[in-house]
Amino acid sequence: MLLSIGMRPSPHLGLNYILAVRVNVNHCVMDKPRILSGVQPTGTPHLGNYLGAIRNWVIQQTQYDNYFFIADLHAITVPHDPTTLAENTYRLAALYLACGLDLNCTTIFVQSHVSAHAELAWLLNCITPLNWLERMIQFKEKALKQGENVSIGLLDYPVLQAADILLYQADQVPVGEDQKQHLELTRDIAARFNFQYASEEKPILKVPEPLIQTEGARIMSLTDGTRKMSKSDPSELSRINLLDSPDEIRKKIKRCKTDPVRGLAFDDPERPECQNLLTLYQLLSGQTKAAVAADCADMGWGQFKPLLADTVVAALAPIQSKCHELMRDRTHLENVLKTGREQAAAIANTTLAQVRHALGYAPPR
Ligand code: AQP
Repeated sequence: MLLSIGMRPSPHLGLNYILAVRVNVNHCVMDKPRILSGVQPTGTPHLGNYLGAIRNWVIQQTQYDNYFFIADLHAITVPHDPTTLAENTYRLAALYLACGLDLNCTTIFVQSHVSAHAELAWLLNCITPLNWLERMIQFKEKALKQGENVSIGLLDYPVLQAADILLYQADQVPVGEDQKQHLELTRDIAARFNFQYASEEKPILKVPEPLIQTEGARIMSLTDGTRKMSKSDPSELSRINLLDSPDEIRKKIKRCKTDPVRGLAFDDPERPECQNLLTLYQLLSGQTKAAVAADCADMGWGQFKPLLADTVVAALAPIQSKCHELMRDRTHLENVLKTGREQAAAIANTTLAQVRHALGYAPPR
């Protein structure tokens, strides 16, 4: 584990918090920084989740001490179907493995299996000003869709997210564009807790840094290039799910929104769909942006769409077959998640005990 000894942050934002000394006390993870992230088991993950998150975790995993979880407590902050939650959870675990997460350097676990997440979220709720949450853009967007059914859980989502991160004393958090504001809030909450309940020499909660994901940071909807691809979009045509069949993938790409301009180019703000589809092609074909730009410069949509469809189908085929294989062995998945829970809980419970002590709770006897 990496411990930090830092200067006291400013009481509110504390963004100039300086980590001064790092001490390595756990030889198993050597000096690798710890990172943590998760995906909600709401439906099947799509190309946005893959290219914006999971694929980057896989590419970088040997450089970090990795904790990736299945965010099932977050999944019930919007209306959900209890009959599919468990199945979605196992499928997401299978997809994490099928995409290439390696248990030799990565811990995979289910958020609700480690009760410290819910407990720390409550403790942090009590030091988080309400107006910090009310200004969260994601809350405002999702609340708009739900009208009067908005739950306290949806408002509180970023505090639970802060608890997820802070329990593990994560050094860095991989963030796509949609999560930047939530990570800022996590940093503010950690700094505020440290200021109020810890000493300058011994902060209890590590203030995490963003690990900015540049590739695939924002994959957009296939039906509207100005909106992010999302599981909760009511239109199935808006996203390609990682387990879509080749026929479904081809159909969705055939019907996706394009524009009437001849020739394809990146970085034209007037052509968000073109930018998005070229990005998908580039990332899934493994080519450089320059090579794709040169190859596609003179193409029309009639030529490009089948090329993109073939590329997506080929990229997802090995993930899909591995995922189906893993889903047939429930015992193996259960064992992976049990080991993950044990590894995660050991760290989470240590942090939680420190927080409880700082808040003045008597330890249970
Ligand atoms: N469109 C996207 N482009 C790039 N990255 C994305 N992520 C999600 N959508 C995109 C990244 O996936 C991780 C976790 O996603 P999540 O499922 O837990 O929550 P989300 O961000 O709210 O994703 P959705 O699909 O929009 O889910 P719903 O509709 O259920 O809320 C994060 O790292 C996120 O950046």
